[in-house]
Amino acid sequence: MIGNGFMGAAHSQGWRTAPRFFDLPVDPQMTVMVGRDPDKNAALAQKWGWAEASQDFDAVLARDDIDIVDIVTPGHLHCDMAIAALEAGKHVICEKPLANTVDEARRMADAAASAADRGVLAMVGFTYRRVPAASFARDLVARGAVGQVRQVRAQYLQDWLSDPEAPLTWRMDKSKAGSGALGDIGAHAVDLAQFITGLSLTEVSGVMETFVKERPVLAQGQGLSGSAGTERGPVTVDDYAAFSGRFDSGAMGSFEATRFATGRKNALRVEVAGDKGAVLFDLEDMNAVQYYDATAPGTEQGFTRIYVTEADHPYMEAWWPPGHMLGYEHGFSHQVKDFVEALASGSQPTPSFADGYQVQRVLGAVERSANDGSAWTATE
Ligand code: SOE
Repeated sequence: MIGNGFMGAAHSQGWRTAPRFFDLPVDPQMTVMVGRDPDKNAALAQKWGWAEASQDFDAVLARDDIDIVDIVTPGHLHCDMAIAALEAGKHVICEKPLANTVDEARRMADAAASAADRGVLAMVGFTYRRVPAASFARDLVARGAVGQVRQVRAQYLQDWLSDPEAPLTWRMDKSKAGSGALGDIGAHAVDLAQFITGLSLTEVSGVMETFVKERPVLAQGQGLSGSAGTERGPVTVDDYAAFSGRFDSGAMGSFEATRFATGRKNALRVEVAGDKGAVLFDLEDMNAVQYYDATAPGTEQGFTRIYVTEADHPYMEAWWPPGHMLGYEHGFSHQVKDFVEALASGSQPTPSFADGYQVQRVLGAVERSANDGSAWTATE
């Protein structure tokens, strides 16, 4: 694994836990964690369960005992690292968004396609697909429970930047993060909406805004939980992104991504409305799905809250007795399970780099549309 921030902790948890709950076809070993700062990296590697710590990514890629590379660095490093790892014959899992630009994502998808011909496989970490309730929402739509999908409302709302004095981190630096709310969390909304509906966005019309143009620079701690010093720096990304989208089926979507939604902590919501019903997934209520059956007698219609905690629900069999809920971290264990199973059977894990490239094209089209004054813009 390369990178040791928030996602490093989350992915390590996945690697540690998945083999202990799921019967995996192979037993992944947490061999080495790569990071820049030697002391910090060594301490975190030990804390999170990695056998070794290293500062030398190239040396790690040259090792025969490394089969998989997990990339959890900021976005500007994804492209070169993923391509180098694939060329070294390592399977790759890379955090979302796949890249910072459409061009980088295309190069990564191309590299993954040629690696796949050699049996080397790559996946992008849109982890929320693996929340059981999100997977179950997808199953409901796929079995026709909402009928023909007409509308999708997707939002990812957080509020950790609504304080203008919250520290400036790499997530607000375009050269490192690529974009702001759009790529950081809008990417999840796009991926999850497409995953749940099985549809692809073909055209978008967007707006973007930066509310706070300058912030005190992070002085202590890390990312979301660090504290600011006195030095100030510019915010070079969007604080807010919203867009209308047209899907390949003709269904329409409205999307919103913001880290300024006061009171909303982690509200990734996807509501799908069809001609026979509707379904809602909300990450702030992540053990449930709300389902509306428009074919039920009128006197009995209403959203039903289905608790997604039974053994027959996706991923649940491996965990606790019926009725017991899961949390944020379980998605990362499910991601490891699915990835390792795909590698062991030689099949393409999903979402693939091609899927990540498609999401990147949607994000790129939103940016182009917002810059050009909200014209409808194709995602190709
Ligand atoms: C911060 O907005 C963040 O950590 C995102 O970067 C993650 O992708 C999301 O899962 C939670 O919020």
